Amino acid sequence: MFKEEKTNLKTYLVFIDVHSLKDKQLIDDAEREFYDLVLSSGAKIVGKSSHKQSKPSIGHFINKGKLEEICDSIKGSGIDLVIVNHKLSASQARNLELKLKVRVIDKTELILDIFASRATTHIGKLQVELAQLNHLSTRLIRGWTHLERQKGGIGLRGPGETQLETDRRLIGHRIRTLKNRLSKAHKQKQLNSYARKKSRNRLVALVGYTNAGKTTLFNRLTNSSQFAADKLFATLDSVTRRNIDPELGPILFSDTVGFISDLPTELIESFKATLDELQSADLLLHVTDCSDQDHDQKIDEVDAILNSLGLEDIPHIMINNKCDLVGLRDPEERKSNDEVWISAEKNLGIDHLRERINRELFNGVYKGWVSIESSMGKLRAELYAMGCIIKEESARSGAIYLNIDIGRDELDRLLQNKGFNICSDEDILLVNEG
Ligand SMILES: Nc1nc2c(ncn2[C@@H]2O[C@H](COP(=O)(O)OP(=O)(O)OP(=O)(O)O)[C@@H](O)[C@H]2O)c(=O)[nH]1
Ligand SMILES: [Mg+2]
Repeated sequence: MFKEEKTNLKTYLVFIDVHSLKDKQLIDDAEREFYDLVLSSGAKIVGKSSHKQSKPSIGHFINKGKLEEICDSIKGSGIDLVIVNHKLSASQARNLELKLKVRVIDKTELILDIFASRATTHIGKLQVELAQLNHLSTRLIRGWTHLERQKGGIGLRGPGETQLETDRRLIGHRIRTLKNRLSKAHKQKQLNSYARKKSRNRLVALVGYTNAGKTTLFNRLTNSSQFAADKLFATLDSVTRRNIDPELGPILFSDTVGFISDLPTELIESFKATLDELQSADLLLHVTDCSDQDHDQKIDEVDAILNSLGLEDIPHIMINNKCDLVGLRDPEERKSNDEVWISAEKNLGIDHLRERINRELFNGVYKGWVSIESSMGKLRAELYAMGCIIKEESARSGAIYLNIDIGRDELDRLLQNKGFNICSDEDILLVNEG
């Protein structure tokens, strides 16, 4: 489980609203989210500045006048770290560090840092290390150029350069090792997913913006106690658990990492294999926080990421979570075909959600008796193999009565494959040779 690590680094935030990069109305939201992100990293915020500029300046990203102001306000204040809310190029970051004389990190490094502190599983840790090394390899020049300057730029072929080459080689080597290990770990997972496909289990994955309440809902549906918290990226490693409700068909629920706007490309690359697992999902639950002012934009962000992962064709249910925060006591009143309203925390609307999931996956479930003829031994064996038969009785006529629990879709498919028909006689389904 994740333990909050207070870094105690005295941190100064620089929020820049760059007109040419952002949609105007999103700016306030972006500032709030940036602040939350920094708090989630455990940094101690001791000062901040917020300003507008029409476009990034090439050399330092921050324009000259503002940079002087920031420089004055952090001088002598013992600040350890400056965090900027944009992606900086290696040279911009280097120039800022030289000017401000403290370590400067950008949004990508901030998110990588949060991920690094949250990763707990083998795969999660490998993925984060890979993302960090990929990022580091683009920044290596920056570190050594500093050193050269400090040395007064002595020697073009000095130890600095040799060291840089060595570092590049070591990093390249480590990246290859990590990729190999990751691919082995994922192959193992794929084997597991193959085993799942052969069984009846359906995979339902919870997706959505970070902090929407995916883990809280996951815990509710699977009676688990995964770490859920009012923090961005509380979940990093995907977890899959079996559904606990006997009314639901055989379902595995999978909780995943939350999305965020401008997710660093290094992370998407490294987490691609984990996110690729979503491809095998039969249904996606898109969890949203309906009390969030940015509700609609966040839905668009998540949809864009789902599209980029090629998941747009997987059926999904839109879930408005945290309905208790918008004063909806009885979410079933808001029933609609497109959306479901719930409160995962207050346990409201969950039964209705289960019903929807059941309908989407199995077209409902049939629980009751079927009668088959004694010649249909293969059908009976298959139903046993699927674990659907609760009870069996045989009649003198030779007919076999089976009490089954099965998805309607599954039953239809099974009978169709065998060329059987079905008709209903009061409370019992009769299976006939087609
Ligand atoms: N009021 C209210 N709070 C909720 C509800 N569901 C979740 N929360 C809170 O929202 C916060 C985030 O919940 P999580 O379940 O960790 O969210 P998540 O989507 O898994 O977040 P990440 O793992 O960071 O992507 C926690 O503080 C929860 O207690 C709800 O229905 N109502
Ligand atoms: Mg979570």
